Amino acid sequence: MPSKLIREYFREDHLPHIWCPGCSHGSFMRATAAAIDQLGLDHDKVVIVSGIGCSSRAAGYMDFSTVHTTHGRALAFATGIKMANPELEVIVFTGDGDVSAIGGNHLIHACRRNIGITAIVLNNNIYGMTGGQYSPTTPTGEYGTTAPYGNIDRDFDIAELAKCAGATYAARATAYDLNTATRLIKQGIEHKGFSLIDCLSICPSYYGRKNKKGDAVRMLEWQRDHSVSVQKAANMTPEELEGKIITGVIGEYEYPEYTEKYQTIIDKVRKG
Ligand SMILES: Cc1ncc(C[n+]2csc(CCOP(=O)(O)OP(=O)(O)O)c2C)c(N)n1
Ligand code: SF4
Repeated sequence: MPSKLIREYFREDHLPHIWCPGCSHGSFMRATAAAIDQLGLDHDKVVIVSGIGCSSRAAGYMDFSTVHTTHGRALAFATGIKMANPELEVIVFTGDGDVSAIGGNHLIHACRRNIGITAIVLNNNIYGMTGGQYSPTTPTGEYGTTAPYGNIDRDFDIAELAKCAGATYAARATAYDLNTATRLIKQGIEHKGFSLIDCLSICPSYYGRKNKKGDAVRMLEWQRDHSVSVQKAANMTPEELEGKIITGVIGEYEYPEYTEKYQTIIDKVRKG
């Protein structure tokens, strides 16, 4: 008998999913369903939007109004949906390549506008779907099919990037700690304004294999051993933080939400 979460929030006829054994994209999809369940959101008011990539397959499995769009454009579609009906809870699934390479421009402008969308970035440090090309979050020196001698680019910190571009909620979670991931996704959905949760996912098939990270269990153990909470990090030196993953709420503040500001223009026009 499928669990309550599966019965209520997933399209059972679309399962089993296509993800590789050990891939953690599904874990974050489940964490998102749990967050929606805990918040008691109205099914008919939730819209799930995704781009293209292994991560973006999540939109096809979840039983809400869903839109599986084009590579890099999930936030643009989501912006249109939110503008058309601000009552909707618009949740975006995207990958590190989808959101910070081809979709990087849409990301910074969604942050800048502070539009009330929740972006769940399934960040596995590589392009999984197309065979392991390096992405903007592949750490410097690591390998991908397009970086056979090691990546010379500096990598983006997506949560910090979002914060600096104006997102009013930016957080980071690991696949190792899904309770924290669920809590942060929940807070992101509740937050008024643009929220982004940088979900550190694992891709054992490409990133793990190319970089000799071991199997899925070893990759999760690595996350466990290298994570520090924001609170703990505040008392650590830059040297102590070298190579560590900082988890928790990276930035949060209040600023007027975009569709509410837009409503003031609509009201002005209507008054004439
Ligand atoms: C315009 C366009 N360019 C390139 C592609 C090929 N493509 C599909 S998925 C993908 C990368 C996905 O990587 P990421 O967003 O990191 O997601 P992951 O598969 O790792 O979850 C690319 C380059 C495409 N579908 N459309
Ligand atoms: S290729 Fe990587 S990201 Fe894609 S399903 Fe497999 S493990 Fe997951």
